[in-house]
Amino acid sequence: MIRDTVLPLDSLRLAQYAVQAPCYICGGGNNYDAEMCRHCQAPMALAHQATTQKVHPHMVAVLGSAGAGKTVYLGMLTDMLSRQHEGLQILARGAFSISLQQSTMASLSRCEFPAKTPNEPDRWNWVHCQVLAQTRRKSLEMIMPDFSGEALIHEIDTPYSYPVIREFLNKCAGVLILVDAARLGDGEQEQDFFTMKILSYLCELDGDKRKGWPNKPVCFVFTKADQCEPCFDDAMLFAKEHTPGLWQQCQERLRRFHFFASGVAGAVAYQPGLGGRMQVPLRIEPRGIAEPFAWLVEQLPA
Ligand SMILES: Nc1nc2c(ncn2[C@@H]2O[C@H](COP(=O)(O)OP(=O)(O)OP(=O)(O)O)[C@@H](O)[C@H]2O)c(=O)[nH]1
Ligand SMILES: [Mg+2]
Ligand SMILES: [Zn+2]
Repeated sequence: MIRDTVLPLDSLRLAQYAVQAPCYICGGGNNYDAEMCRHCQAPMALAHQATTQKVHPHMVAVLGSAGAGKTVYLGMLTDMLSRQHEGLQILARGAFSISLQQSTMASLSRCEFPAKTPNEPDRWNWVHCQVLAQTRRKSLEMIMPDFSGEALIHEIDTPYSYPVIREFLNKCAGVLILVDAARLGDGEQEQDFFTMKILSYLCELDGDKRKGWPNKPVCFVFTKADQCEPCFDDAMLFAKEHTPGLWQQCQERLRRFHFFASGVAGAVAYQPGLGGRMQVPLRIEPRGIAEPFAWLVEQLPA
């Protein structure tokens, strides 16, 4: 004999799908249990995490050509600042925010550089963190993704090919633009052209003199400066001499910008790899990592 019991109808579960959860980056509707946004492929964890906070996070992008050093810089920055007890500090929000730091430091501790960031947005690492700084009365919430340089080049050359990049940059409060100093020191002009393209793209997105990119903080970081010492001596002078096109654009278009130099490796060696010669870090000697970020944090609106 079967006793009277209350059995939930399975069809009721479908009701949960009737309410759409908005993506934090593009605002598009998604199922409540979606892992990635089906419109822009940003992680839905950002939306779930952000709804638990009272304040809106600042979006900050780290841009640069493929191989400019974005993953190494961002991984080292989050690792250094998450270990600080005073001054500028970072506290990760959500387990997914620790993946970039974890994978970068695991590679460096094996005396390897991290692998190239894949082009598929669903494989990018995102960092959502709380930033504490002595220069600010209140802490900041911040979201920083680690984009792939190739995807960025593609979006700039063919707008709307990577909606997640476009949507994110539309909402950004400031950017760190990484420029490969080692290549500039070798006389390559590609980095100058590419950085000018990024600036043009940003100013086309929002060229408003008060609210747009001309008035948002733009921080240029010369990476791999361990291989180009003059860059550490005077980054502004290095920019004037080695990236004249970019320097001119900054003077004409931006109100708040600064140049910095940074380096993660103390010395590097070369070894044969799958794609030809591969660089390996012989020792890790981070220099100028926190300074650009500290400047940017100071410049962000309250
Ligand atoms: N000497 C030196 N080399 C570096 C440093 N940072 C990065 N590199 C070299 O630059 C390469 C690319 O660094 P990544 O951080 O992967 O570059 P990325 O900008 O993330 O590149 P994508 O993922 O392709 O967009 C590394 O494999 C290293 O060979 C540094 O601080 N010093
Ligand atoms: Mg990368
Ligand atoms: Zn989205």
